[in-house]
Amino acid sequence: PLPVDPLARFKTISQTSKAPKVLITGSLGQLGRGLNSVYKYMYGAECVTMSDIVKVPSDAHDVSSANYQFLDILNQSAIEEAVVNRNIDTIVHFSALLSAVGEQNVPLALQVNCRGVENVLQVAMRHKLKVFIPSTIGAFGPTTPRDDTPDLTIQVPTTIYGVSKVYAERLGEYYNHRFGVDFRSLRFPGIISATKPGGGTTDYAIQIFYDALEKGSHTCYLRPDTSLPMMYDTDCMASVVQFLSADNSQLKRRVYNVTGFSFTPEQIAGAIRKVMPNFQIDYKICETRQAIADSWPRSLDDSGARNDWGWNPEYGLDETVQVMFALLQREIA
Ligand code: AKB
Repeated sequence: PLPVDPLARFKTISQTSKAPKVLITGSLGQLGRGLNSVYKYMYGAECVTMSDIVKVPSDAHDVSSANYQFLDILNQSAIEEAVVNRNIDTIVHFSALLSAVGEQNVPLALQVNCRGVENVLQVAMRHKLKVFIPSTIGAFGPTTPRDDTPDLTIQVPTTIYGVSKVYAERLGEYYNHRFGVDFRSLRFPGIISATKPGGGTTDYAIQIFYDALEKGSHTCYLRPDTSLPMMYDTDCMASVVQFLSADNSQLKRRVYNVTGFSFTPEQIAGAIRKVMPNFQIDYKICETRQAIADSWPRSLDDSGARNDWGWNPEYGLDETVQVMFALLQREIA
């Protein structure tokens, strides 16, 4: 049995809010399929269109050809065509290059993370859409206070990912202020999900579970004492749907921090040992990712989200470990 009823919150939200017509970009990445399933559960399959620039994997039984389409977010008229043809009222813009991979290809990161956001906001303005663009702890930098980092603070990131996410936050706020676009953004910590991550600095916190099950050990690229804020997948999905269904009058800002809990590699290894006593961890530090992690907050203050629109995460570290093992055991079996 799972430690938390994963569906209760979604049922409550769907009973009190109208079904949106959502377009998810980058939907075959880490978060899109989860959000598709949540929206399908809440309002039925017709409420979501998933899009990406890759073919649907043959084992993705949750994605049907009726609700998936090819969409290049660098092509503004293609986004517009999807919005008009599918009668979309909300875009969830997940397409992005994450922190580690962004450093390997800065021109592509600028294209995807900046030009993509510009295109989405233009279309949102023309068609009066609600638009959600995730931000990240990566939008902070080494001069930001690192503990209990608040919503409003210094934002001078040192990665192209962070710079592009600050740009997305500022540009979205500008479109809101100047053109009335209903732009909303949450600064996510590392998200722990039972899906393979793609090029982030917090990815070890997912890989560690695959390695635990497949090899009984994990070699970590961050130092044992590197604390980072994290959140379990279902809490992440809940933050998106809850924030998007909040009435505008509840929002005091367009961009909020959300978080679950913070831990170090040493601490997550300890939590894994509670269910797998022989689990081993060792360390082979990746300088690039360690430097990125050292420039990010160790913990986030998400009291603004809690107070303004009722954000309330349900998973701590132990629940996350339990649910990750339950899901991956099924996947690997
Ligand atoms: C990354 O590590 O790049 C992402 C993030 C924290 O935004 N998971």
